[in-house]
Amino acid sequence: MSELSRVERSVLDLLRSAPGIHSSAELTEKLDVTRAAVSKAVARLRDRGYGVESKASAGYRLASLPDRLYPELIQHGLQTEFTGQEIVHFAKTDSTNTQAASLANEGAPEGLLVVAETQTAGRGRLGRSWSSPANTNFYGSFVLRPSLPPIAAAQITLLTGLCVARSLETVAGLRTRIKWPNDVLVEGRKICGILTESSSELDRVNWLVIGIGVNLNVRKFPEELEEIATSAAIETGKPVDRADFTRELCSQLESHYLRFVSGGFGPLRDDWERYARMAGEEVIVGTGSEDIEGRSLGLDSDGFLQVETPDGRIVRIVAGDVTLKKGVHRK
Ligand code: BT5
Repeated sequence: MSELSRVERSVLDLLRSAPGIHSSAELTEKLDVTRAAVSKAVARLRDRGYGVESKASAGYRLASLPDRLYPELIQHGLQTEFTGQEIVHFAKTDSTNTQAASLANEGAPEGLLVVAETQTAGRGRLGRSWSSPANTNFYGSFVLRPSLPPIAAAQITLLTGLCVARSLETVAGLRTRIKWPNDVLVEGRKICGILTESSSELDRVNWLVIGIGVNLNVRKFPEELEEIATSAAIETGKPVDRADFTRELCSQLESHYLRFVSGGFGPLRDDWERYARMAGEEVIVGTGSEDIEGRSLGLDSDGFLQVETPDGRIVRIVAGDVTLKKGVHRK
């Protein structure tokens, strides 16, 4: 479904601006359009799932909002400079990362957000897939264009985990734990995964696509995920307003990203460690080429994981899969 036109959006804004009935006369006057244009806009809003009641000759009242990731819902009260200022919404797509990457290649601006209600080919790392049931979670990808070397991609993945943890805390009152480098967990179960993809020159990033999947309101997982995944609604017993969550994520991402661009990862490291509580844990880190075992010393100021091996070496790792030796990742 295409985006709302300017008139449709203005009608919605007016109906949202105050509860109660808004007369046709008020709407036509304030928006300087005809009655027919107002009633056409109302019909379109209803098609989109807005509960607009009409009271005989009295006018219109907005009774309910749809549970969708529509741009106009996310942008209502959004106070960012660039993240989420442009949003592309899909009812269904293959993968928001794939869509965002092709828009980035065509010159999409920094901060563009691609969201979908469901993905038919949601992707994890290394060819793994991301379960993406419809109309219940957050699936989105931000385009960023930092004028920084390619290592920034790994660091921005780390700060994105922090932003998701903070957003879940603010909007759902949920305490989570970050698992280096790209997961957010509750009591060892995965609630969010992050997939960063990029196009870079040797010394500089062209664009980054930060893909984020967060289980918000799903209550039941496919069998293979039942033991390892969770959602905000399962943990708190309450559904999360998905548009509110997305708005919070936009503003968290913008402020952390700006801090990172001006000061590097160092100033974010303590915040990140607070949510990861990883220092001192015995870990095994699979890097693809080898498994490194040892004691985690936490992150260095560049965001590399430092592991002290039994023979006393300190290894710096930029990306990999961490397993805690205790076999769990619980609070
Ligand atoms: C990730 O990969 O965790 C990155 C996931 C990124 C998904 C977002 S959704 C929006 C954007 N568009 C995309 O196409 N992708 C991004 P990885 O660390 O490889 O973990 C993948 C593994 O997590 C799978 O093999 C499953 O075991 C598990 N998994 C799959 N779906 C899950 C879900 N909904 N919740 C929790 N765990 C899941």
